[in-house]
Amino acid sequence: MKLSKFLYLVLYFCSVLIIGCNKSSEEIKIGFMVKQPEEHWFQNEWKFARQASSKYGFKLIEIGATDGEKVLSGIDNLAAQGVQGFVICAPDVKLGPAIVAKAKANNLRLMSVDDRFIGSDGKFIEEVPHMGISAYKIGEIVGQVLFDEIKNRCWKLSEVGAVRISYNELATAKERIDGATAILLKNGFLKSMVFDIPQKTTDVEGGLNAANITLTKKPDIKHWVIFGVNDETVLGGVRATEGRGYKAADVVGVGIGGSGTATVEFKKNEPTGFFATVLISPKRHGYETVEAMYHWIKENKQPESVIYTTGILIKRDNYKQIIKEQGLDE
Ligand code: FCA
Repeated sequence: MKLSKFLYLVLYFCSVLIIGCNKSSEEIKIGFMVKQPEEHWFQNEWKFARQASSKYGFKLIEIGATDGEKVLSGIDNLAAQGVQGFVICAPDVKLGPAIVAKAKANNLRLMSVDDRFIGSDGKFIEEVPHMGISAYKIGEIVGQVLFDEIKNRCWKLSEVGAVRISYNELATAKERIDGATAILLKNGFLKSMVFDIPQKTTDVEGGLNAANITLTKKPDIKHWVIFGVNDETVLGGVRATEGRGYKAADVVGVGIGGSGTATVEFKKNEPTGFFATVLISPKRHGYETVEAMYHWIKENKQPESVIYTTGILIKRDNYKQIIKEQGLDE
């Protein structure tokens, strides 16, 4: 081989190597920001997002952002770490326009999960791909279980109150709670016995504080049904009834979630007022959102603009089997 040809080949292989190196330095990195990192639901979303990250080999950066400032500094942080996109459940859906602007300024792809952004016109920001739960339908399941249990226990409707713990700032919460209320009323539950009480935070403490206000105002009501945005809220409501001396036999709480908060109750030897929950899928919300983000970054494949996932009712007697069938841990 002539020397010039040899040098040409050496140069060729070096350039292939350099280009190859450049490619690997463009490692795919995806952020996943959640509003309540201590809640089982969000921990599970992260867990399943990590499964997608090991399957596809991208780097996942998890950030807990409990208020607007943390969200905005979190986005800068993600950009500085070189992510190409992120998935977020924001602490306030009205931050949507600011989050969209910040993502654009940093040239980041953006998807929302669970809580859908609201624009300055009060409407959903449709340009941001979203995965949420089919909230109203899931609320209807809650309402039906509550009513069926009132019948099973042969309670007189005039002696049953409903603690309706609301959180109207969040569309998915309002839909869940409206769905449950509509089904109760459709079945004949007395409107005058539905007591709406807003909660300040969507956790156990928020549910407990809200329910306590209603229970204090209505000390003569014999039986209670309780519903709200998630398991934590309903569990707080149930704890409030216990604090006031109500027995499990007089309380039916039905949550939405199905992760640790609910299963801890189902595992107890004696039933508590936390009667059932609608199991939703942190697997789909955690895994599939980052998977879609990965394909968006890698192949420029646009995610579906909106997906609403379903739920399955679980109780003490069937939760183990259903949770297992869904590929989840108790
Ligand atoms: C909202 C609630 C969470 C969870 C999620 C699916 O973000 O606050 O508890 O129910 O929707």
